[in-house]
Amino acid sequence: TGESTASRSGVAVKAGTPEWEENIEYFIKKKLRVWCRPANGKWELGTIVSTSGEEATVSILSGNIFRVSTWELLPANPDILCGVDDLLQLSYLNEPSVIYNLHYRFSRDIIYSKAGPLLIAVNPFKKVQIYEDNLVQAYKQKTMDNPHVYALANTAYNEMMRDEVSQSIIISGESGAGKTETARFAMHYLASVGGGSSAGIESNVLCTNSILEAFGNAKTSRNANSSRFGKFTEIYFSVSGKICGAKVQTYENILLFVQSRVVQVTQGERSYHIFYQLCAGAPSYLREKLNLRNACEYYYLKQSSCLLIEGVNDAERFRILLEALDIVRIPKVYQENAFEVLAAILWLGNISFHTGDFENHAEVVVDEAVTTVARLLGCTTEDLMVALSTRKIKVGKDHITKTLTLQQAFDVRDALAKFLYASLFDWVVEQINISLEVGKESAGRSINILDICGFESFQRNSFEQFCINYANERLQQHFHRHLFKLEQEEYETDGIYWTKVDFEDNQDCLNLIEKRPLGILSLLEEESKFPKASDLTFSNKVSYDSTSFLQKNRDLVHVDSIQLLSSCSCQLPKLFAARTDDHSLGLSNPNHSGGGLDFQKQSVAAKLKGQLFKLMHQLENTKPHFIRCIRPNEKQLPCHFEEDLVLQQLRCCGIIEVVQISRSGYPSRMTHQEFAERYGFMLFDSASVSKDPLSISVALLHHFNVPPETYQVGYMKIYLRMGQVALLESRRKQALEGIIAIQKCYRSRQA
Ligand code: AOV
Ligand code: MG
Repeated sequence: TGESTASRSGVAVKAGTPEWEENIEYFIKKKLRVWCRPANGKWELGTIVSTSGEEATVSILSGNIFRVSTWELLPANPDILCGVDDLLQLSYLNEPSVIYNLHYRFSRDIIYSKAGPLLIAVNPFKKVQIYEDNLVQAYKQKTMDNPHVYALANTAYNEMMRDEVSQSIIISGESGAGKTETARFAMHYLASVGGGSSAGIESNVLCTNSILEAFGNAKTSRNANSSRFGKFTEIYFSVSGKICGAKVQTYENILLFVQSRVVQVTQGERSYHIFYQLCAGAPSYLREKLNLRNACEYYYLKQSSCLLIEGVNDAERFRILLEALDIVRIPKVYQENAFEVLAAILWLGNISFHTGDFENHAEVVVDEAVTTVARLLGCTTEDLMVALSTRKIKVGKDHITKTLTLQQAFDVRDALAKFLYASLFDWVVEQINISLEVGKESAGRSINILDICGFESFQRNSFEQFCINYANERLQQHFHRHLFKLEQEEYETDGIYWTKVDFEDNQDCLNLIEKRPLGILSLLEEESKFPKASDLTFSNKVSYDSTSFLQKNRDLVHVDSIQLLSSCSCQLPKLFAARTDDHSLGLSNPNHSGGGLDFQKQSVAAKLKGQLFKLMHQLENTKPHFIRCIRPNEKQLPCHFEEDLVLQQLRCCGIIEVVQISRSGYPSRMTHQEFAERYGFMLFDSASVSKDPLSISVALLHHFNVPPETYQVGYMKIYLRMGQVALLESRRKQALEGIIAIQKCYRSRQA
């Protein structure tokens, strides 16, 4: 019967399964709509005219008739389910139905949808009128509760207040999918509902975005405002729910160190926004002080012919940045120190070398570039020239000075520029954290927002992509663990009835990267330490372009450069150099950089792995809320929804499985104790009920006529289907209001 199809399709109906074959006849009789895929093309809506054996004749909406294999048929949902808010509501859960639903909503500017507990956000690539302040209020007061990042942030906030547990909003999606924008809206919402504290710290929290984006974002071929670092923002709240401080942690910023973007920009891309903003927007006194030119006069910036971003006014952005720096109370002196370092980096790129009297011995060309860098860093031109063209090496007990080749000199220059930038970035994050310091009124609970670099796959994928994608795999596993594994394990250990759903795990992929002794990370570590190793010996095992993987993983800067910085009279360079003291100075590979002493930190990949494990640990201790951002087209265009591209992204994160699990699962759960404590007071005649939480819980479920198919009682916890907690909560609210009314009445009578 039709009912059996509907109930059976409570889990996804798959093409070609016996369940579906049985029901095809019913679909013909009732002229119900189906999805059909003629000759492996796009899925189309139609009705079945007839079947013979494994073949069906289908009339599609355009009027065309197709003969397709019954394998290429799937049930479609009735019109009434067109564009539902939550994919969970679909009677038939299959890929064409899910895509159709998202596309239907997208073309009506409804960019958010739910997939059970997961919020899906499809990037509109245009302004949509769904973020106004009155909407913040509407979601806060729950007069609106359709899928929205505000609704999700509101849930996180309410659950933090109710359960006194920290929450995390975990945003994932590929590059350009809208993670950073979504994170910004979530923060905006939290600042609105948690604002109004005496310190007004919420505006500081919002300002951190403009500052960090100026220093850490850049235009790439996939996104004009691509985050080149991951960000974990913890927003702390007081007992009364007001923001009382925040903490920002950044990831992959260690990559800035090795990242070539500061010194090398691919065609059509840009370096970090801040350089262009400074060049375009610095007021004249600052231009003079820094000997600042236009962006097109700096080698590091002009090598890619792209200097402007369409629709972006760098000078205006600089003005906004200055405002943000003031709001965050970074002293003017510090701000100028930072600009000096930035200008020094730009001028470093203009320093050139020529071969001197001896063949292949680099000498610095004495010009405006080198004198300006020396002045901005606070050292003598001579010292700078020595540091850039020679290096000291130890021979027995003596130090001798060795001149560098041209190539080595350029490398030393670029390494210094990268070191300065990476140190500056860390310093900016520190300054922000000092200004956001969590106040004493903190109740120790926070809402954390995670926005990392999205998964990237280019024609050429290098070390940066490897690190970024590794981070994404880790996060995907957290998502898996949370939604699938923990879910199923918990049901099983708590002894409730449960049909297991199979899902694809990415553990194999993580093993490939992490597992000792043959994981990519271990191999990379090995090869990086091995003097004769080359990128080629490391290659073949990895589908990344391994050029300079090893060099990048070694992450070297000359000890001579560090010594130069420590002798500088300017504050920041000195500070940056001092920080390297806690790292060991090791002997570097003599085949690289001319041999000698190098400042060698823990390798980049090892550091990233450590950071990721720490992050996962932090996330484990919070209640997660997941947002999956979807990029609807490659060209960053509004109103373009490429179904194949979207489908690929939905498959990557197992959206259909998520819905399956949620539909047959119990998203809400409380221990017997918690359940009894929260709702027990509503059993007015509880005198007769025994005091153990289990009996109280069961009595409650009966008392409120909670339908038996919507809950299960486990050994430890009560499990509830979607929506049940909301019903209980509204009853509780009514009951509380009743009690308050009675108390008021009683008091007024006493008075
Ligand atoms: P990402 O953070 O996911 O990429 P962004 O958040 O920077 O992506 O989004 C890319 C661009 O898409 C933004 O600059 C906006 O133009 C547009 N966009 C995204 N979300 C919205 C929205 N809700 N409304 C309007 N426009 C939006 V990366 O950082 O590259 O992984 O590394
Ligand atoms: Mg981003």
